[in-house]
Amino acid sequence: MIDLYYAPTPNGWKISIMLEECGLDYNVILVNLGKGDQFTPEFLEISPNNRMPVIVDHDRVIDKKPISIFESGAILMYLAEKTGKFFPQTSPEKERVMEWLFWQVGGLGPMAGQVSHFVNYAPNFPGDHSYSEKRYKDEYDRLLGVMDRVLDERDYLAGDYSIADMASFPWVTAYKRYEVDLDLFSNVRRWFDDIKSRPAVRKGIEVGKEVRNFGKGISKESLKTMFGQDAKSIVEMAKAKEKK
Ligand SMILES: N[C@@H](CCC(=O)N[C@@H](CS)C(=O)NCC(=O)O)C(=O)O
Repeated sequence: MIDLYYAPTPNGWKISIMLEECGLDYNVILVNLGKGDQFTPEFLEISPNNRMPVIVDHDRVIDKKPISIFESGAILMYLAEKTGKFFPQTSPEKERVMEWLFWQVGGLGPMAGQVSHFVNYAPNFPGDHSYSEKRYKDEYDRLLGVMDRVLDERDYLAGDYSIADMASFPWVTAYKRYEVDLDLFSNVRRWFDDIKSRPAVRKGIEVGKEVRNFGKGISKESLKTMFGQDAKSIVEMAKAKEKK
């Protein structure tokens, strides 16, 4: 059995989608990011970056401990290798998937994550954020353009449907909130609609939907917990959690 430490956000969905696609049994452990579950000593032990998703695979025990993996890209590769699905192991197909997976975790994800910050959360903080918001929206737009050109030549990012598509899809779902007209990227639109119609994807993005709160406002305590993190504040937060 796999434990999935999860919150219903695009990074969490990558893994719930993959688990559903592979038909693996898993147990969801909700991580309440607004309350600071990501700073508890137990969580930091498996996720030193204080971020979810994380998995613990109880079927793979090493030195009497089940293996744990943090970082969504690493988890996707692990699950793909475990099941032999969605990540071809022959060249050049394998390298194509790696390229697009790393493109997602190093580019599309972080840039879309910043767009999300400026659209959803920055209005809670004083100051003029317009330059920063535009900077990230432009970059998101550029990356959608990159996808669109590639998807003009093939159905999926790396050829066949793969972990690269599962990683990228969640970060396209919020296009409306980011004020993007997806019809301007007709190949991305076709790819998006195709992936969205997959039963496993639909099931994956439903996981934990009862605790989703995008766009519904965020409490002052949650804002304080989630933003303004720096090296010192993380240590303090972790210490506070240790005392409880
Ligand atoms: N590079 C990480 C990013 C994960 C990430 O940013 N997770 C966010 C939620 S989408 C998180 O756990 N945030 C907790 C916090 O900001 O304290 C991955 O791909 O797994």
